Amino acid sequence: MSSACEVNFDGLVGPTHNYGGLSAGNVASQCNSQLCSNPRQAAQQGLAKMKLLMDLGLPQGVIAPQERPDLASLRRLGFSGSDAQVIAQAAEQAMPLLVACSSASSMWTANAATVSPSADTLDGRVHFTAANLNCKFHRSIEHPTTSRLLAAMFADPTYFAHHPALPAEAQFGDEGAANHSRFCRDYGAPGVELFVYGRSALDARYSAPQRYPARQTLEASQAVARLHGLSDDALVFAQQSPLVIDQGVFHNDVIAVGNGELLLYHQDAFVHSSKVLDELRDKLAARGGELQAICVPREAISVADAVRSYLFNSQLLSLPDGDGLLLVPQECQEQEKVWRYVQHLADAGGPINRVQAVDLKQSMQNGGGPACLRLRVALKSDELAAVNPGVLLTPLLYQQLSAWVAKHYRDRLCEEDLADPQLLIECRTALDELTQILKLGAVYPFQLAE
Ligand code: SUG
Repeated sequence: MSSACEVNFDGLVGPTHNYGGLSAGNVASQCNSQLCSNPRQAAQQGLAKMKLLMDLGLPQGVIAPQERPDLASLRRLGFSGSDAQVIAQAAEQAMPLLVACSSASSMWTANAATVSPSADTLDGRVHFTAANLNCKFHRSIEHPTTSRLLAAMFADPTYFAHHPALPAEAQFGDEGAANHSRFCRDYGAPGVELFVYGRSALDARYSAPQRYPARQTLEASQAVARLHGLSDDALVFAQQSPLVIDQGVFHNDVIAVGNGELLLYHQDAFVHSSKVLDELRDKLAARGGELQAICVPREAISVADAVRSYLFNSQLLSLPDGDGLLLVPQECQEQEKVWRYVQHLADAGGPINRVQAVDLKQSMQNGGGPACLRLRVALKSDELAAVNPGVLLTPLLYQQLSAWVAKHYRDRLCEEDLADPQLLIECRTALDELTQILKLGAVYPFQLAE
């Protein structure tokens, strides 16, 4: 019996969820730019996924959204006056900046931070490094609030260590857990952490994509591993293929997913696949685990199919009854070839024996599938007991959050609506109430300022 578990902390979609076309290199974000969104439905779809995991008997947590539009960022960019005047000036003079400062992108909590469980770290604490996300302006403004939220959720320094985001330089581009997977025999056992990077900032011998940005650098991954006190025998660094980045694979979790001893990856995911696999296998074996690697060949699923269906952005879940569930986005079901492949996978007698599809269309249209919406934290029982209980999903909390969304969220948001100063008031009113529901204390700029 394991005394440790993995908790998925999902980002609750914020009231300003919209399609701003903000992420070059993220095909869905680019294609759906200017569509009108439905924030209420987006939040409901996210909550339904959280409930599904809870109902499957898995511990589930919630990460609160952020204040948007981000007035502090708009003021830093020179807009001034009352809050309403700041928004009006930005709308008139620089709409793209208002759109960026209004993004609800913190919902994709796989990018919130990198997390190393206590079994892997030198000081035996769970380590968190907030991601600087400095490849995209709209995401680079997330980490100060993310850090305050994580500190309010994982407050006890006996168990939890928090590191601020890496320096805000392209050299240290860090996208958090979306480029990080942990392999282990069980969640409480020492594991091997795989850090995937897109380029090296300092070493010109590494290849790099030509068309789209490589958001994660080797130097950032190495810094996070040092901060977390991970030893060399618990670490593998792997370069993501620049060719797949240029086809829209902007994070490793769009082309590979791991859990426990299992890695499901695309044939074209890494630059040196066999070397990566060998190192992972050997290091995991030294820690008592046996790597099970499933390679999806390009003949079965092309990179374009992977990007379109988001197959690899599924959640791989170990259910309490021992089943291995692949929780895929509904878009996989809609593509015959992909759906046939996952059915075959589940029937093959391997570690994945169940497949279920979830509707996350609102998030998917911005390039955020099931795995993007969650930050995994493996916790031993005493660590779980130290987590702020207000953020752990229960049937009651699910009901409260559903009612909160129904009360505060609009069901339609188009670009021109972002200029409405009332939206900020709605967002602040909602978040003020949410901090009480989730027992977070003052975590938002508007609360801290008062
Ligand atoms: O950073 N989309 C996010 C999607 C993040 C997905 N996360 C993981 N793969 N883990 C991004 O590109 C689009 C927002 C817009 O265009 O309005 C956006 O930010």
